[in-house]
Amino acid sequence: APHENAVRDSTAPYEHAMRHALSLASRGPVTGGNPQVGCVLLSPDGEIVAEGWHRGAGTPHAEVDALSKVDDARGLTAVVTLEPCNHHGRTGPCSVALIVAGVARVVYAVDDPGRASSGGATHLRNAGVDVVPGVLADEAETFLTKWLTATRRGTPWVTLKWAASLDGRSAAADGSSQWITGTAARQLVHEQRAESDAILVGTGTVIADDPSLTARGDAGELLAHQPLPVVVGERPVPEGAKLREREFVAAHSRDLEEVLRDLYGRGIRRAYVEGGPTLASAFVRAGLVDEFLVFVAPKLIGGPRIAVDDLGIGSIDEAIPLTFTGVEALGDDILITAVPATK
Ligand code: AOF
Ligand code: ZN
Repeated sequence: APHENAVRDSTAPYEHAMRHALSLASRGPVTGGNPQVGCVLLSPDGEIVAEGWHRGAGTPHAEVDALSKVDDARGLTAVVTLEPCNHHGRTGPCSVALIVAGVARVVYAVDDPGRASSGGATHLRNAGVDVVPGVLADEAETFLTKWLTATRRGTPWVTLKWAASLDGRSAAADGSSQWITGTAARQLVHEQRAESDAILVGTGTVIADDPSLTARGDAGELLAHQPLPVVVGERPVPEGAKLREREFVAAHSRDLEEVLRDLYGRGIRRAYVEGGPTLASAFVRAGLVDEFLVFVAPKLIGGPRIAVDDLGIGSIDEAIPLTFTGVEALGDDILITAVPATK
């Protein structure tokens, strides 16, 4: 359609700069309430004259970081991966910073879904700044999916992870279950913990396994970012449990969505659900899982200790449809990733 072509022509000159801004954004931390955002400033002839990115809550936003690197920003174009914010949070509004600096044009990828922070584009337009939204919107949407989904919804992105034998068992008859998979899979789980804001387990798992739920490196050392342990269930966490050595949250509500809203309120955007079978089935039944990570070990265990408990599915046509999004070998094990199938 001619209109679509016109839109493409107006955004095409900024795609290269936006790609660069996205790569700058990826330098920022993935956890926490604030998104990864990147920004470049372009001279009127399209040269990149400054770079900026956001380094985490409480630090300058990407736009302010980029503006701090030039003496005079008048007439420049700011290319930023997220709509500039419009609120006084821990820092001032980027919309105002850009207007005061005299930037002529602001090009961005995706709208800021934050209730308080959105409205930057309108504010900029009203101040006479040329605004071009939607540049590489699909790439930026994919890049920021977890944060955007969490922020739009007001509940964290939920990853449900389990490890099982080839026949789908997560424990042996005596209940022993820790680390069915090998070291490569184990190491990846620790990295994924470090990229999460919270780890959720059921009280059953705490009682059976006494997990520390820390994110550790090869030598057992603690990684830089530690997720908040959250124990879901009615039973109390035992007195001598390893978890008690750190700050943790006991979530006694039966309503998992309420638990997630509460965690969102604490700044949790990425929740990593580690089990066991009761908690896994509760999350699946409530339709609260955004992605599944299943580690499969080349072992057979058999018996009753399955990875996911009853889902209330009586007939095969009630099975929950998923789409596989990836498969990868990890040492002797396999990691399969899946998402709920889109209806
Ligand atoms: C931007 N540029 O680089 C980032 C933005 O508490 P604050 O002041 O840090 O504000 C956090 C909110 O600002 C965050 O939830 C999101 O809506 C937006 N983040 N905005 O213009 C940035 N990191
Ligand atoms: Zn901002």
